[in-house]
Amino acid sequence: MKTLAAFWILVATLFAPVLAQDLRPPFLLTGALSRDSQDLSGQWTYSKDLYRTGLTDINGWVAKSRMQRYRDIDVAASEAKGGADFFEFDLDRGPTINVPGAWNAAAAELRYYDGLIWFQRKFRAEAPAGKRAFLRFEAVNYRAYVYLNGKEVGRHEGGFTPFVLEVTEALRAGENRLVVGVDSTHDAQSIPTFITDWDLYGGITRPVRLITTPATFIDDAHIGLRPDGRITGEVRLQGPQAANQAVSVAIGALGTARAVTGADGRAVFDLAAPKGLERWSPDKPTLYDIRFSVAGDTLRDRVGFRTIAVKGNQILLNGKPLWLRGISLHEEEFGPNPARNMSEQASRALLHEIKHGLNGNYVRLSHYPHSETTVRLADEMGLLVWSEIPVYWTVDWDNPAVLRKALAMQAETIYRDRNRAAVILWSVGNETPVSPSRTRFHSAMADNVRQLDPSRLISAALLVKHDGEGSSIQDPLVDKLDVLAVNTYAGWYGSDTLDAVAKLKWKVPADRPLILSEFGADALAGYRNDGMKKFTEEYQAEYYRKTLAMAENIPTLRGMSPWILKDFRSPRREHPVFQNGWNRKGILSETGMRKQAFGVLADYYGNK
Ligand code: GCB
Repeated sequence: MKTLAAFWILVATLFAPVLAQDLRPPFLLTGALSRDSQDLSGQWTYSKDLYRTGLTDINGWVAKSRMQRYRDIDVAASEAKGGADFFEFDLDRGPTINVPGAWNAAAAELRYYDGLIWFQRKFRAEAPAGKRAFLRFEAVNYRAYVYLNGKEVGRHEGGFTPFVLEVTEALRAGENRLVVGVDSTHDAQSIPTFITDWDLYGGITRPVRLITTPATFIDDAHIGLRPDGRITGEVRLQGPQAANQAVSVAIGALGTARAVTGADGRAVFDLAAPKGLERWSPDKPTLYDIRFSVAGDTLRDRVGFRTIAVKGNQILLNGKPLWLRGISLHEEEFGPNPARNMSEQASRALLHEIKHGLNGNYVRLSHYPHSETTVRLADEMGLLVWSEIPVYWTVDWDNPAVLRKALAMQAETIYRDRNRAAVILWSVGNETPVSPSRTRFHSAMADNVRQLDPSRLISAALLVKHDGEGSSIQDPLVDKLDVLAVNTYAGWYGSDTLDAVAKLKWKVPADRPLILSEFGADALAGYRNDGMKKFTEEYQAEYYRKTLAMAENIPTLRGMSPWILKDFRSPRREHPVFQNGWNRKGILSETGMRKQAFGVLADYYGNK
């Protein structure tokens, strides 16, 4: 009886709706990039552990101490003493690797390595003395096990969002040993699963920083322009003196708002937009210096103010109709051997091609949250952003634990990026096959986004049905979306000729804005003058002309993000002449060579 009751309680807990506030991680350190910190980028050592001996022994027992890579031990000194003990690792003498960066690009033997690798970095620190210390990881793909000086300080799942671990107690004055176990394995319950069309790069792919704060500090602060023209915001303090504190927020030289925190350390602002406030837009991406202050702590940010809304079948930016001249982008830098190391320079080079090469105003950051560096650059350069989490093709729709992971990833992304004016669209999925449980899953995601950030628009890249009746969307999820979006590949996949593509008729709701979230065709850069064959630059360029002609027939079309700016690595693509591990739908080659289709799209956008 008791067991049965316990079973039903468990079932009820698993299926209970998740409240947005339950998804808030213990620490956010929003705006951490502007805080004093020690950047732990550089050379780390590593130890491969394909059989996970550092985590568990045979039969799931605790790992043998001679295998525990996270131990705070000088292996060489211990070996020099002799005796019965021995070790089967030594991170101090291991090979080195650059952090941040995916391991797949670092050494030939790691190209297709998929599993656990231990990373170590030693660093010096001062005693925290009344302050608090945190490690902030911008992204570890896919699972992280973090140890400081031999003690576990936290774990994280999800390859594209930041996480913060408090290490005030574990940190010591002088030399510290940081060890991170990184497991790149994806399975049927991970997000994404192991089935994708991109390289599931493993590693510490974004920077790691040691951040010190006062005992009571600003953990989270956001500010933005509401559709009704008022500016609202919130500051959250953490620490022993979080309650009843006077906080202020200064918006450049335009004005300062003040408030007092409640018992929960939270203060909200609501003020009329100061006279003279310039609205952020792609044409004029004005950013203001924002200073959130409380006794003992200040947090700085650069924030743009704009409104985004949908009215009928229009998308309105600052009240004016908007047409999204965009392109899709994977997080992969130019070059023959990318390591997903998005330095500011690498990211700027990609965004520059969109903004200035293509005459674009919009980028779809697919298929997962890109680095904070990229989103901040979009703010600075004036590119609107579609942001998504990797609920892609298929995930375990019926599993409440998987849904919770998706909601947590959304929360981590929204908390990170909600001060970015560039971000206008949160996507809740990409090309997921329609079924009742899948629609329930996405609906829960859409509700979660509304709770976390009612100020932006919700979309999803849906499948389109092409048949004798015309092209249509047959998906009940449309009811949850502000902006409809579809991926369409007629003329590349399927049997339509290019001439037929130009004539496709669309039957889509008249009262909703639609964007083409993807269309594209493969071409190998330099493969020309061989007739209208697939994989030639000419075929790709003609495919673009015909698809753009088709687009002109969709009266509610409000923008597009063709697939894709640059050729990207994908183990799914192994044609030995044309692909060799690269998806060739880029209109730039992997090294940045422009294919003919680039010019077709740039001209089209130039005339829009
Ligand atoms: C899609 C996917 C994208 C693929 C692309 C392709 O629909 O959303 O991730 O890479 O098609 O190249 O087939």
